[in-house]
Amino acid sequence: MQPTAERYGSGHINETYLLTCPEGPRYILQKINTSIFPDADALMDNIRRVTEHIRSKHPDDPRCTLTVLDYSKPWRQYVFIEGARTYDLIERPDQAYKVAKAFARFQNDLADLPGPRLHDIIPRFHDTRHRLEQLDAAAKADVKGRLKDVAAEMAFVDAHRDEAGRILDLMASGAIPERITHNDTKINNVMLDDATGEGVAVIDLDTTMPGCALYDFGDMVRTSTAAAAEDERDLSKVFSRKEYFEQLVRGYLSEAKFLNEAELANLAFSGRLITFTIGIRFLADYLAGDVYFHTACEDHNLVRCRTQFKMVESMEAQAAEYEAIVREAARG
Ligand code: GN1
Ligand code: MG
Repeated sequence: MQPTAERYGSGHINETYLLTCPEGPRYILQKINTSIFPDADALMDNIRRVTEHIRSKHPDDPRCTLTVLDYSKPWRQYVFIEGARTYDLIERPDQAYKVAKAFARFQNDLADLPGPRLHDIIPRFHDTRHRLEQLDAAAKADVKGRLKDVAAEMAFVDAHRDEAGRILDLMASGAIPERITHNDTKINNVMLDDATGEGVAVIDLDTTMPGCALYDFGDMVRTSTAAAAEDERDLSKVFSRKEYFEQLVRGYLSEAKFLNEAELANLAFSGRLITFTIGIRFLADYLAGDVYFHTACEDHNLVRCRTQFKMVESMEAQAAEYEAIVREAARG
């Protein structure tokens, strides 16, 4: 029998295949999207250093991180992690606890990665001011004539522009430190054990680079507290779930002991900020003609943008409660 390859997962960037060999182990075969990651060698260099370091911390746990088997630009092959799976949406608050704990462990494991500094794979990746500039440029060019359809979304952006620099300014002043972060901590980038539900490994390490711990936490809030899929059309189903947020905070703080005062004070805000920022990116891509994210239908990026902005509204409506949850959990 021949090995078989089938399209796998729901990532928006790379092409991913599950490779099954008869009676043999399974592999993940992935074609790196080199228009988004032009320096695939630097990306793989980061991934090798990161995975080897994590492995050295958990020598008895073969599933603790990805294993790079082969790399020949733009293709790479990983060992498939068996007995665990990813979720696009979680169904119970305790899963949020486990997800956050796994991402916090990832950050902890990498806190003492020896130098040199990791490559900046996508510069200014979570820089909201930069994302606003890209949105404004896409709106100005309006290559597909779509700007007329997004007046409400552009108004939402305008009403939130003054929040864009809050974390950037705290980083520039040194109040919030640079750390090694994952930068794409969406729920489907962590594998949970089929039997125990515990976090097994953090995957999709393409954007692991120097960053801000808050952006990682924020993207967990965006995806792990969401009651509906990122591309749900019925916005009445889209909101942020407080019980999930609470477990997310508790799971994260159970491991992320390194956070300073400024980081703790902005934990709840980071969820709104990253969700806003990802919404801006979907909107900019919609206006630019869907050149970045994989899309399955004409208005896919616009639908995604709308869910993000609805999530921001939902988090804003619960801001006082979310702040109180963080304060309570941080007290221990
Ligand atoms: C992309 O690759 P994937 O689907 O895990 C994107 C993230 C976005 C996310 C939105 C390199 O992640 O930044 O938050 O889509 N990755 C890159 O779902 O841009
Ligand atoms: Mg992914």
